[in-house]
Amino acid sequence: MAVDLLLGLQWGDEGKGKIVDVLTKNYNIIARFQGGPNAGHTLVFNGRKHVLHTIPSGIFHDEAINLVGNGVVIDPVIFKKELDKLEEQDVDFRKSLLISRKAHIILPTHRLLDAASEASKGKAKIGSTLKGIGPTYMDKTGRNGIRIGELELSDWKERYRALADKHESMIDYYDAAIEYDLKELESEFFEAVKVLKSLTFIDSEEYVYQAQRQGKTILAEGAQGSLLDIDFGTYPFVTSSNTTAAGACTGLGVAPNQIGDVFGIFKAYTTRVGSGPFPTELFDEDGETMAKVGHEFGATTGRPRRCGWLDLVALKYAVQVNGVTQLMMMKGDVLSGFKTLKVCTAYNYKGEVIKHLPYNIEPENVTPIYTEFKGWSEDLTKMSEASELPKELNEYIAFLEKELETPITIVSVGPDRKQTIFRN
Ligand code: 2SA
Ligand code: MG
Repeated sequence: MAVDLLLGLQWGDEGKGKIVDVLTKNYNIIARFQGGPNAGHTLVFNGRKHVLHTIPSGIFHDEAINLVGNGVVIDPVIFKKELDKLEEQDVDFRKSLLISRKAHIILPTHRLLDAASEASKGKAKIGSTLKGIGPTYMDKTGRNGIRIGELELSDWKERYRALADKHESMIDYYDAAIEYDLKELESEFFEAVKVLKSLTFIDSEEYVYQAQRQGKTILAEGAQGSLLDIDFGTYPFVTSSNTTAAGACTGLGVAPNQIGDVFGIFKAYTTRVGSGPFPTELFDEDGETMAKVGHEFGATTGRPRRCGWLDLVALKYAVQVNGVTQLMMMKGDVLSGFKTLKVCTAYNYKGEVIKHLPYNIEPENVTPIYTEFKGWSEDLTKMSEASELPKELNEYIAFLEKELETPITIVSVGPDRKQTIFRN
């Protein structure tokens, strides 16, 4: 069986967690392949909100196996907190949660390095979630990292000490006045490692391969969004992993010819948290309405998200780079009540009209060119059938499908599992 992918097409927070949760009943295995606890995947059901950071969004379904793949970076402390929350809700994760031996570990000093690096950048900071993501991937590619598999070896603490000591001297180098008590951080870390070690570590690429051979269905769950991809995103204001489709191959060990459907998730407008260019960003009442009605705050850090109109130039790029086969549009309900909706269909780039995403989308180079649409006033949140959707929304959807040359198969009309409209 081919492996299906589910990816965010914007700057993250498209609603991937919700859709994975909705689709899990169709899959035997849900697998995360990149990122780490910088992610905040929000699921709502039975009147409760659940936020996951490292654990795949299939965890609330008894029958699904949830795999944390080799491409993921794991902070044992945050992982333990996630487990504690699941335990409180009687979720039995002992059998259903598997971790790749090749996943890298976020050390307390990685988090400190993240903070020191950001502080040293001043206004040019990336707007990192400060979860140690960048420094951990740096150690991975620099071939200094510590992997989950090492926890099974007797001398891993010596390796830990050597790396943490090195990090401390690097923190000093930044001279960024970071205050910390490493002893305290370490005692919390080692406690959490003990809990982590009670879970099942596997050779995940072999597991995935055999599962495919046995006809098991697998959904790979992306984190962050395509425009935060280390190669294709708005560098340097990106995360440190490949968030696009190719990341699922390297982050799980799935061969490219084994990828099936690619589900691309996008919001009916655009949001971004952290620094970096955002051509369609709004600084007016419309942007404030989106933020307020859409509850646009970071699920991990609580930071307010920047809001703006849908950017079709950027979205097309993401559809292209990922090979999206089906689109899923989120938060259309947030746009109810806008008299006019705008979609950016081209950029004015240094005086020229272009329709592709150029190398540099800093505001001094790019001005969005908008196409306007009539809005709708109906409340979508109680709707459950495609036939109930207002005419204006259908026109908006039809336009996007035509421009993106890809069907929109799901329209989400609220955060709850139930507020999901299937269109085929
Ligand atoms: P990092 O922490 O080094 O990966 O940050 C680098 C950039 O990537 C952005 N980033 C995110 N953007 C949106 N959502 C993310 N997850 C959380 C959420 C974020 C939060 O679900 O809301 O709570 O603030 C996420 N993770 C990383 C980040 O903002 C930087 O621009
Ligand atoms: Mg999120």
